[in-house]
Amino acid sequence: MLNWLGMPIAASTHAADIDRMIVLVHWLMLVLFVGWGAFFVFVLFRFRRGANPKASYVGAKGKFAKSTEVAVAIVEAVLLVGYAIPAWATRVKQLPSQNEAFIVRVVGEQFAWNVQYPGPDGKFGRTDPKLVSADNPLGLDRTDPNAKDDITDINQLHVPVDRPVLVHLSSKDVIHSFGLYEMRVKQDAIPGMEIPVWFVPSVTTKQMRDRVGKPDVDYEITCSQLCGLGHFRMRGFVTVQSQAELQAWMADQERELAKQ
Ligand SMILES: [Cu+2]
Repeated sequence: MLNWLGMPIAASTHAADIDRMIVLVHWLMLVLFVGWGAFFVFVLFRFRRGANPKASYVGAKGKFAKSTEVAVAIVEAVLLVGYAIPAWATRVKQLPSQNEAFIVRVVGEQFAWNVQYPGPDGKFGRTDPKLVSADNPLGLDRTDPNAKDDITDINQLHVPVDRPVLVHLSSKDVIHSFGLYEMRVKQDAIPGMEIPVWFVPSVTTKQMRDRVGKPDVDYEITCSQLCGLGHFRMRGFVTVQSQAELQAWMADQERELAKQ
């Protein structure tokens, strides 16, 4: 069913839950489509002019229509209460703890994704809109002690495999939407708000294992909200790496930072 739907590969631990929901919704849609189509054809035939020369102002009466309506409503309620709400609740209510999670800030702007890592101290440096410039899109205040070791990047997000990633998502200008299709993550980025989004990048098949840590086969970050003329080019990349590879990359970045 999943292949038939053309879903991208699943690269996070919660992806299967989302996919199950999508599959169930599609089954319901299929049943409704076939049912409504058949009903339409039936009505065309049953109420044709030849068989009904005089219009009835009362209309057709029957229990079948009501019971199917109720049945559809029940199925929808089950999908909502049994699958959608619990899946959503675990996404938004149970955030991973600060200690176990890999924490990063992502700030959308027209038309790029700015990434800020807190560095070894684990604290994000202060940002100030007055400091925003072409070289410093986040407006990071390097005089702040917490900002000294912060690594910033554009359109490139590095995350560890098998560890919760907690993204503090916001926007500098208009509403964007942070979309990681392979991770089944999508969240609006809203100016003036910092919204936590979390997921656990996972590797479950050999094909995906081969992808880990190879920059040329990164997953894509898409902006999933029409945000302006350059919306189409607002794309970034996520590199899923082992903890060791990520540490090495971080250390590299810290060395670069120290040279400046
Ligand atoms: Cu956008």
